[in-house]
Amino acid sequence: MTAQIISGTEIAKQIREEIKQEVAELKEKHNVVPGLVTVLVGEDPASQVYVGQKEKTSAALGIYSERHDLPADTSEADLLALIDKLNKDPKIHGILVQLPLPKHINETNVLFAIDPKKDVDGFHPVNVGKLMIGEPDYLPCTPHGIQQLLMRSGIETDGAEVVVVGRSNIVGKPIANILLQKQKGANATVTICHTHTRDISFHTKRADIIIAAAGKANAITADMVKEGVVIIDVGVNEIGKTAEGKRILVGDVDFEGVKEKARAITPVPGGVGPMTITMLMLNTLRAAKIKAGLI
Ligand code: L34
Repeated sequence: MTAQIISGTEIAKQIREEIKQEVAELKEKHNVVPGLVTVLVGEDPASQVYVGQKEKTSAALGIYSERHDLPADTSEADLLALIDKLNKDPKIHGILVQLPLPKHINETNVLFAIDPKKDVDGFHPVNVGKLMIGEPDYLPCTPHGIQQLLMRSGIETDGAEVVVVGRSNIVGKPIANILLQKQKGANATVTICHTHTRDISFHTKRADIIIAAAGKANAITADMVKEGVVIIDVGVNEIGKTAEGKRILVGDVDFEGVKEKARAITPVPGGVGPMTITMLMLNTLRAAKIKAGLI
């Protein structure tokens, strides 16, 4: 079997078209322009790439965007003061503080400080809780992107054995939560594996769908999966640079080996990454619509 390659780039493009039209309509009918602010502390090169893409995509879709680049030694108090200001800014519907933050800043304090109504990442505990009980306002971007990839590729999750590898707050825990909800595009039987799982292969071998979010290249190899599995590869691991200094990326899955057994697989780059950015745009549009009383 040679796997169907699920193109996140293509699916993201379709959804971006839909968002662009809705943004234009919102402006025309209600004179509302969705506004997103990104906050980046420090100079992590990968974070700079991701934040840059968020800005560029906002502009392409007609979303107002603002970017705050703060030095790596910014104090937690100063960051909290900026968030307070952004919480009160009527132009801004969505606030995104790019993670990870420098070690001296407490991430939980920062995520707690963002107004849950402007929390387009879905990381505030109120939004995490709302997702847990099946009444989310904002789904976190990467997991929401994964669900959209599955739905728009016609991959059935209802009753499926889904194995998530990785238990982060950004990907592992929320995707597990989303896929076990009693609704369309979910209804899966979900298992979460992590660094203390006794035998990861035991679980992955019986999975219909594997979501690899371990943060480690080659965490999933061909011997660990069954014929016909569907693989969503969330990993973004830099394994070197090209002569021109471009990052060379691989996922968490041994793509070449696994694609011979899989029914469908997402590539890296061009899989989950573009979907993450697109779902952020969708949440920003949603935040603006909620504020305008349209949802
Ligand atoms: N607050 N922090 C906050 N929200 C998020 O949703 C994120 N994340 C993760 C890291 N920190 C965050 C992102 O935005 C990961 N992430 C992210 C976003 C986009 C891409 C990858 C990770 C992406 O576009 N990846 C491209 C390759 C880009 C490249 O050339 O480096 C891809 O095709 O996979």
